Order: sequence, then C-alpha cells, then structure tokens
Amino acid sequence: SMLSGTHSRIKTTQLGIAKMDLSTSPICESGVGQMDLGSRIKRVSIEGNIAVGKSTFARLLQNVCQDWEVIPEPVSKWQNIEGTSQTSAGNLLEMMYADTPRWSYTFQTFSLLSRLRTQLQPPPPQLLHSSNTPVQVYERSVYSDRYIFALTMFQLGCINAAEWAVYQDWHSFLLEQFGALVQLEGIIYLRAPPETCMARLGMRGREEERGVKLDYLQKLHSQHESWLMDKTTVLHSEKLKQLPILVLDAGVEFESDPEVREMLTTKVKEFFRSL
Ligand code: UDP
Ligand code: D5M
Ligand code: MG
Repeated sequence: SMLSGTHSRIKTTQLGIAKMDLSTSPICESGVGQMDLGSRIKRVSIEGNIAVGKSTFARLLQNVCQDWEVIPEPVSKWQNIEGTSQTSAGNLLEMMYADTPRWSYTFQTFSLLSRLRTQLQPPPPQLLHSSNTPVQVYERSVYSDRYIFALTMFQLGCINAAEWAVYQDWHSFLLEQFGALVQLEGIIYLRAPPETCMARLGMRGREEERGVKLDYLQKLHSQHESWLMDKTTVLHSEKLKQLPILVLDAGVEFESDPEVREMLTTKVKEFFRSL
C-alpha cells in the first residue's frame, strides 16, 4: 500500500526522466530546430554473413565521405567482458563458440545490449552540421541479432523455447520503448556464397572462430536470404518490413580491387541519396 504507492511513483518518475532524456539526446541538443537537423541523418546497417567483409567494407565507406560515420560491431567488448576494475570477466565470444548451448542466450542478451547502446549514441557534431546527406552506418543491428543469430540459435536448439520467449519479449519491449531512436532507414546486404565467407574467415584467423564450420555459415546464409531476399522471415515491426535494401555482390574480391570498390561505393552513394 504505502510502500507500493511510493514505489510506483518512483518508477513513474524514473520512466518520465528516462523518456525525456531519450527524446532529446541522440537527435538534438535543444529545441525543435535542432530536431530537424538531427532527423536529416540517415541510419543504415551493413548486414551479411560472418567474414563476408562488413568491417572491410565499412572502413572503405569511412574513407569515401566525411559525412558518413561508420560504427563497427563491438566484438572486442564481447571478447573482453568488463569485470571489476582492471580484470576481465571473460571472453564471451570464446565461451559461446566453445559451449554454444550453455552460452548462446547470455551472448544474445549481451550482444543486444551492446548494439542497442551503440544505436542510441548521439551522432558526432560534424554530422549534425554537414551540408550533404549525413549517414550513420552500423555494422549489423539489433535486427540481425534477432532475425539472424538468435533465431538460428533457437532453430539449432542452442536456445530453448523458454529462453527464446524471454529473449523475444525483451527485444520487442526494448524496441517499442526506444522506438524511433533505433530505427534504420535502410539496409546494405553484403551477399556472398558461404564458401567465400569460409575462406575469408580462415584468412582473418580470429582465434575464437577456429571451430566454425561451413555448415553454420550455410545456415546463417539462408537466414539472411530468408530475411533480406525472399522476405519469408516473420518480422515484428511494420517499419522493418518496409525498409529499403541494397543488395551488393560481395562474392567478388573488392578489398584489393579499386574498380570493384568504386562500383560498390557508387551504388551506396545512390542508395543513400534515395533514402
Ligand atoms: N576480405 C578479402 N577480400 C574482400 C573482403 C574481405 O580478402 O574483398 C578479407 C579481409 O581482409 C578479412 C576477411 O576477409 O581478412 C574478413 O573480412 P571482415 O573482417 O571485413 O569481415 P566481417 O566479419 O566484418 O564481415
Ligand atoms: O562478427 C563477429 C563475430 O561475432 C562472429 O564470430 C559472429 C559473432 N556474432 C555477432 N553477432 C552475434 C550474435 N548475435 N550471436 C552470435 N554470434 C554473433 P563478424 O561477422 O565477424 O563481424
Ligand atoms: Mg566485422
């Protein structure tokens, strides 16, 4: 009664403050004028299989245009969970690959948290004041987390029905709460045969991924195809269903080929202009 009454007022206040902060911080510093400025910024994610070349492509884009801000995936945070003071609390990426059924759910919750945090970061000032089309480019998104990885883990039985239900509940709730602040305007799909990704994964030689099998990359590939090409994945947001998708052939070697790079970045420029 007394206690619960107080309790609920505090919750309301906290929620109110949280809402006020969120509706102003990432988009604008103050007032409606700034809001217009901020809403000009387009947000796009780069999606694609493991080792297809997203980070490489993102670096490439960063060098094309000053008005594009590239935000890499926080892999190092997953490899080095912050513990108390200087000590690491473990390598969650390694744990996930070493004992997938045990650690998948934990990995998904942390991955979602870190991506959400990233997507809520305010854009840098030079983007707010740029005269062209400012774009924030994310390596993957809260959507690939759910509709590629978490879904695959569930289908593989590495996340059980209860974990999957809890995860989805969290995901939907968080995205409803943060709404427009995490919405994307477009998706770039880097598409390549799983065999190519496998070869690139080997070349990259990330220690934790040593045991990754072609089988898993094939599964992730069809998950991308269902979501972004065939559109058969059941999505839980109307906006997400309508998102424009730019499909790029990343099966060709682009990292070392200036002509291919030029061709790809031209397509990206046109895509951004169309959003
Ligand atoms: N890579 C390549 N040719 C390309 C693109 C990428 O050889 O056209 C290599 C790149 O040097 C790296 C590996 O593929 O060693 C994986 O690339 P990245 O880390 O960018 O992939 P991501 O996992 O971020 O999609
Ligand atoms: O992705 C970085 C690495 O992290 C790669 O091994 C895949 C893995 N990853 C990324 N997101 C997830 C989720 N949500 N679940 C499971 N594994 C994930 P890269 O493609 O190399 O940039
Ligand atoms: Mg990467």
